[in-house]
Amino acid sequence: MAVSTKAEILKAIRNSSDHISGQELCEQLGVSRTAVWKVIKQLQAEGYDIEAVTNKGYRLLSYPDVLSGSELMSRMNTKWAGQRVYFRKETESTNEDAKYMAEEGKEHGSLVVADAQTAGRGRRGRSWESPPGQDIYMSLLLRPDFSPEKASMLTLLMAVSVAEVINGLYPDMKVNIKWPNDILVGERKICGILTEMNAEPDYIHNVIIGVGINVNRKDFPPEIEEFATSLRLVHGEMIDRAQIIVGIMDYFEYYYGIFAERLDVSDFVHIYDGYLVNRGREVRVLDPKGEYSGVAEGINDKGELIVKLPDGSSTTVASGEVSVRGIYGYV
Ligand code: BT5
Repeated sequence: MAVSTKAEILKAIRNSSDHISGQELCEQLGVSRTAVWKVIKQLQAEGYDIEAVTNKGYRLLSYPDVLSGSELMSRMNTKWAGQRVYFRKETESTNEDAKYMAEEGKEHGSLVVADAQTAGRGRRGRSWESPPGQDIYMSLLLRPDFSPEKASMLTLLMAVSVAEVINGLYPDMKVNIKWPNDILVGERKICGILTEMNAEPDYIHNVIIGVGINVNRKDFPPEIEEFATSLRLVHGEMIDRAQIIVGIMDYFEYYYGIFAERLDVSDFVHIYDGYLVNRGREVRVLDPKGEYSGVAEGINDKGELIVKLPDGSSTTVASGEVSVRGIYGYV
């Protein structure tokens, strides 16, 4: 049974306010009654509480925090972002999977989601803690037709998308972005973004945006427990991961459409700066040519961080490491 048929059936029963008959499902989806029945059995085995009433049909009573390709695709509202979901129970790194998928020719907007990673990656060879059953690990494959120097702005679009979803669902949480790629709640990291590009000097083959979000985790290894948190730790209750993934795809697709017209982040500066924890605070820029400190003022239209130096002049940081005083142990 194709994943998409399962997703279609799930979508149909989810969206139906009353029972939906087997016959109706067959006609809508062009599959046999046996095929429908088999899918219903599978879904029930996965934990979906589906009522089956003779002469009336099926009705979805409740569903668990299921993370699967069918669950995600049945809930996606987008045109292209996340329209194809490739789900892995466990993988080394979803960014690595997306890279292979790019080589195989998978389309723009394909999304890999995993329940666990054994070799989750951060930037510059660092690692991302990725235990099973609780959190989100996903990578979005993009095939942009703009030039490579624009690609780093996609990290900012993703950061804003994640921040907007969390802020929309949990307005009481204080969501912050630490330029360029960390999302924090309060001053603790809840999400990291890793953007990787396969390009020639003037041509992008593909870009992969990896996102890791601590959703339902309750504890962390000692190296990060002081600096990390999860949505559940802040909110106090279990959170539906699929809802968050679907929300992020919605925002990202919308923002990407706006970005693609101008190829700068001028339309997002105010939203990004609104979340920017660096803003107005002392930062230390770890420039390979030498470290320096200043006060972060916000981002410019190219997504660079504007830093005011002690002598009153301003400079911009295009990429790299910027520590913010008071965060992650920088005192
Ligand atoms: C990042 O790197 O923050 C990017 C993380 C991207 C992870 C996603 S998961 C899906 C996709 N597939 C992958 O293989 N990766 C992406 P960076 O800014 O370098 O931060 C890494 C640092 O964050 C580590 O050195 C730890 O200190 C800390 N860290 C590791 N795991 C964490 C976690 N689960 N929560 C909070 N902090 C963590």
